[in-house]
Amino acid sequence: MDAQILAAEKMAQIIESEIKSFVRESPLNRMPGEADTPIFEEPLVGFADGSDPLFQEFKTIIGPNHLTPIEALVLSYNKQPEDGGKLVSVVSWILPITKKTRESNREQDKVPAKYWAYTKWYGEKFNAALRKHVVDSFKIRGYMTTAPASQPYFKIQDGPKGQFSNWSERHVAYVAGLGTFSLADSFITEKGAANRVGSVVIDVKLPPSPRTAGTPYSNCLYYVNKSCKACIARCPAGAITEAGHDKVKCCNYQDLDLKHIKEDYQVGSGSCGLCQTRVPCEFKNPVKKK
Ligand code: B12
Ligand code: SF4
Ligand code: SF4
Repeated sequence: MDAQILAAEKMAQIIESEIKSFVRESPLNRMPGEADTPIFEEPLVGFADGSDPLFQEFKTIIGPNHLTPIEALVLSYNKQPEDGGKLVSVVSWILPITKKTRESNREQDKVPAKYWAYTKWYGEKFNAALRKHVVDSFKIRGYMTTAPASQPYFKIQDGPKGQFSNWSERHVAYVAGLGTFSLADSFITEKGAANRVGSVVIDVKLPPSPRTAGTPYSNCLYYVNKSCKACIARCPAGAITEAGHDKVKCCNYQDLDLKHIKEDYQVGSGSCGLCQTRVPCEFKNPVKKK
């Protein structure tokens, strides 16, 4: 094997192990006031080639403003695309939500459990800290690097079919071979759909993770054989049907019907996630035989 490939593989291993250590050891990955209760379990880590043609396709699938990794990188440094170089990779991770939190949400029918609401609010703060940690560790090594979702240019827009962003963490994770979409719209990984997602772009060639899913929906039982549909019955807002996930209904349910949870749980954002718990795709890939 040539030295460059070996070096890239070694670097990918180091990055993966740094991400796992941070998740294991950071005091931010703890429920507030509970030093022994983590928010997330051991992450899954994948790598995408920044010039994968899917990133261009996302401009049609998601919207023309969705950034390619090279665009995200040069925007962060106020440079032109031609200054970005071609060897760009994306590190993507999945933060699986703990059993304790999932079990507490399984018992709910209308309102998320406190631990779930905490996972959205404090868990996303931890996810932001992890993005910063990965960016800082690349910067120290002299690379150009950025976490697009933490940049001032990151935007969430309203469209006719609901909200969408200019850096969709799940689409990035799909390119990095970490899972697929589903009837509920959740991203189903080998550790299920109850998770949060993050990513960082870097100007170095890392070995891309294999994308083994046959289609963008291969991990969902409904798309495999029209079975399951457990998420339809699980959604208190009627936002999931055989036609898919109605983002406007979902968003309104969280923002309006569940408005009170911000005060009840003392958090700064709404949440729900009932469709990601007490369903066959909660903590595993339901399509995988064993
Ligand atoms: C806007 C937003 C919302 C909106 C809209 C959600 C949506 N589906 O887009 C609302 C308010 C409804 C929402 C709700 C929730 N959200 Co939200 N949200 C986001 C945000 C900020 C941007 C999402 C985005 O840009 N979507 C882009 C659109 C286009 O995606 P889409 O419509 O799902 O894409 C479809 C098509 O592209 C299609 N497709 C068609 N052709 C092709 C071809 C290819 C090749 C591919 C790959 C796909 C594809 O596949 C997709 C599924 O149908 C992300 C954070 C981020 N920066 O990514 C979090 C994020 C998606 N949310 C998350 C979570 C956890 C939630 C909630 C559970 C709330 C909570 N925490 O309690 C619910 C779950 C709703 C659900 N059933 O999925 C997680 C996802 C975890 C997961 N396993 O899926 C994210 C990634 C946040 C994070 N950092 O972890 N969210
Ligand atoms: S509950 Fe079943 S149908 Fe719904 S997303 Fe999960 S696997 Fe697919
Ligand atoms: S997050 Fe809640 S409202 Fe939205 S689709 Fe899932 S169960 Fe329905």
